[in-house]
Amino acid sequence: MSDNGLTPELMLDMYYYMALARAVDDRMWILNRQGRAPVVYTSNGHEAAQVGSAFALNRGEDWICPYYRDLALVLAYGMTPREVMLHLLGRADDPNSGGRQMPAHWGHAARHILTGGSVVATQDVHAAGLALASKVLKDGRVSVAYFGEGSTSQGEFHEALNFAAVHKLPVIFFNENNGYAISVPSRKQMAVQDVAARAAGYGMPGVIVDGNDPIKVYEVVKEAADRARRGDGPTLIEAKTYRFVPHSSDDDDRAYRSREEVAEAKKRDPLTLFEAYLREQGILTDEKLKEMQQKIKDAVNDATDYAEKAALPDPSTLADHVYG
Ligand SMILES: Cc1ncc(C[n+]2csc(CCOP(=O)(O)OP(=O)(O)O)c2C)c(N)n1
Ligand SMILES: [Mg+2]
Repeated sequence: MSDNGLTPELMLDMYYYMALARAVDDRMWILNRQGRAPVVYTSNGHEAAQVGSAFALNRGEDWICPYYRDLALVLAYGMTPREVMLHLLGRADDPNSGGRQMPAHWGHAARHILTGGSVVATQDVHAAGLALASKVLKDGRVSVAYFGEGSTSQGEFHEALNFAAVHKLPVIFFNENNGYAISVPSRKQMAVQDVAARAAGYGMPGVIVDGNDPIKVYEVVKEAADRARRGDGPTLIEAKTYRFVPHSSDDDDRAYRSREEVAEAKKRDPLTLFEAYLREQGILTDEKLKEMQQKIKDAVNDATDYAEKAALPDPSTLADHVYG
């Protein structure tokens, strides 16, 4: 075992959140197809990148600024399956927004998950702003912005990286590169091969990591977080991964990628790879896996039932938090 601080218990916990996210994800698609959930955006395929990075942070202390793809991330960061389902179904007790935001617009003040908008890359400047606050307050926190490779064409991405590097802010820019911005392949989106190459333009390290390996992701994020806490400034990390499902429940990915391509990518499903690794290490056994699967099934059923029975927002609260 390497000295990265990951104990067998922590690795099992990582696997648990990856598998939980996949199961919540599957349920969300079913709820959508049954007409019970308006729209879904999920993390299917991105679990290792998201969970590996979460485990490298002080979960609930460091601030994360997620985007719609980050279901597995927010679960690993402490949002419960019940809270996820309350959000999906727009219930009053949804901690993300009290049922106001569109599904997958994650935010949880108590868990230090910053709420965001739909406009891609705006969370990058928010993370830089949070990091500036941490620098001024000397609170020892790191902020992390999560975003897709398509969004790195947006101005906010470049502004955030430049500002963060100039001021040596304790922030990590974490890219989940799945090769597509909805239907647009990355070669039509940018003239460089790797998102990480963009870091050089701002004077910060740019690191490429296998986004299907949670341990490798954990290690690079840990190193970037240590660097940020030391006062050495930001890091851009590019986790190469793949999205196994359409962009959202309103997308048909058969229009822009072949079934062969998706099948090929699934040979490197992060869940399957990590399960095999944990078995090889003697950390995961049939018995433990069965136990975990039952726990996950119960949690997903409980969350669905709980949210379906929960009250919708009272119409009289419609304008709350809208006007000062
Ligand atoms: C500024 C802006 N332009 C366009 C959109 C519409 N839109 C939503 S998601 C998306 C694709 C983003 O792709 P990427 O950043 O690669 O993230 P992925 O969904 O692949 O994880 C687009 C174009 C938007 N939300 N904001
Ligand atoms: Mg993408």
